[in-house]
Amino acid sequence: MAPGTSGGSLVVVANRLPVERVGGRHEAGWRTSPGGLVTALAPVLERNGGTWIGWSGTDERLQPFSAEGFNLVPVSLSHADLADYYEGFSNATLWPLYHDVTGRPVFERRWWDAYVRVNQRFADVTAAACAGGATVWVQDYQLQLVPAMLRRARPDLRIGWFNHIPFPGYEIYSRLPWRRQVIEGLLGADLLGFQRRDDAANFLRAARGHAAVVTRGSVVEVGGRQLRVGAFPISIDARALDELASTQSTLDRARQLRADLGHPRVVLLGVDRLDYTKGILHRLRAYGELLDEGDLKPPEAVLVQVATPSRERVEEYQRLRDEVEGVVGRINGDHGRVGQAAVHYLHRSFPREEMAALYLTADVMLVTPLRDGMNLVAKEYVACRHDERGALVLSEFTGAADELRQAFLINPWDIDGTKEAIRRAAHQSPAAAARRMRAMRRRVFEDDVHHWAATFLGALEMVAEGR
Ligand code: GDG
Repeated sequence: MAPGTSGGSLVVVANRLPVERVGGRHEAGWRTSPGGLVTALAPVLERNGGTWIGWSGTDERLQPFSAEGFNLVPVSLSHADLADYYEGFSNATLWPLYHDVTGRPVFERRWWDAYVRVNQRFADVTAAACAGGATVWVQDYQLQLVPAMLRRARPDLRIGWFNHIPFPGYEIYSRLPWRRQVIEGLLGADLLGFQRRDDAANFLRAARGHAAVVTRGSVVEVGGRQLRVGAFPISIDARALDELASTQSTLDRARQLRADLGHPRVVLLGVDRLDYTKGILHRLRAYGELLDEGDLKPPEAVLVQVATPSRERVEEYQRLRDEVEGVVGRINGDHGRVGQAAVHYLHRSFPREEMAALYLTADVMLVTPLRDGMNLVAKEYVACRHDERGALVLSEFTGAADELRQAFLINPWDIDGTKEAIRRAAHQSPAAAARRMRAMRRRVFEDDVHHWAATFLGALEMVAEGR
């Protein structure tokens, strides 16, 4: 039995259910959605017959159902809820604020009202679905008010919450007009998990400053109860990805991709949701200058940029897409030739098999976010490189940089520094590459996603027992 689940069943509460509709609504088919969280929690839920509560991704009013081995309890969201709670408060207020204002947060009172209303709905559905003494694991920044709402209704539950994105420094957080209410929402939990130690420290400072609580190390005293705050860096299913990258068909596909690109000496790769936090423009600028200055010359060097469509109804994302596509067009206009693009820009998503083949093709992987909670792409690249080749250029403003110290670490705002790191990464010796890659692989295989889930749930069990 997994740690943390011995006292009762496990209930996961996340914005989205772990399945998505296939076909039309009358065909009633569901398939597991891709993603690290689902991979991490599926085995734990399977073992304990747990439940997952979340929005179904459709506007249907659904009853609880089972699919793909999950017990699922849908929460319904209207178009107005989606616009105000999800696209508004979650993605246009909290997302930019928590990512160090790399985008401009919009503070809209109507969005806050919707955030409170929808969090209350998640809490009500969860309170009704949980068996006595169940363990509830709430996920992410969309549901920060759920812990306190749930504790009020069901003080018997043990409640954990994990933040997948950063928690900002005091002065940035303090701009939020509802800063006290959000902290008070979180303080309803028994355990609050963050990606990095710095995020946990930022939260503790905000809790002291805005909710006047007393903290001792990682423990917060709240209403005669102790709440623990800690870092639980998320990871990937490294073994599964390594296996996928070792199949003959992936190896063949990687060879084919290289041939399709014209057998360049250096393939550079970026894989990101098209999001302003990911530093895509800064990366393109560095690459463009390396071409302008003749340090890299197509067709010997080529950049493949996968930009997965994301949040396309939010205005800031529409603007970013226009900008990125403008810069890609300029670089190709200046440096491409017929049949030889300098940047292969792919604005769509691909199956996992294709992603693994792309990682195997990339000599230099560019992960350059301005701010990122963890960044799983960096870890996926490392997990795929069983050949111990390739180089990772990694922003120091990602959670992953705390663990992957053998990457070429960069400050993405420093274009010259980024260019220098790309030059060094492209020219390192095979022996040096293997040394760095081996060390990074050790880390990613030791601290995989199963370790992450077990560690969090184990800590939650311990805190709740001490109550
Ligand atoms: C948030 C935090 C934190 C991307 N394109 C395709 C595809 N992907 C997959 C990647 C990776 C995932 O999406 C993206 O994960 P990241 O961690 O890079 O970034 P976010 O989406 O911003 O995730 C982040 C994470 O939560 C977990 O806590 O690390 O900091 O922001 O797995 O491979 N997958 C497929 N096709 C694509 O085209 N199959």
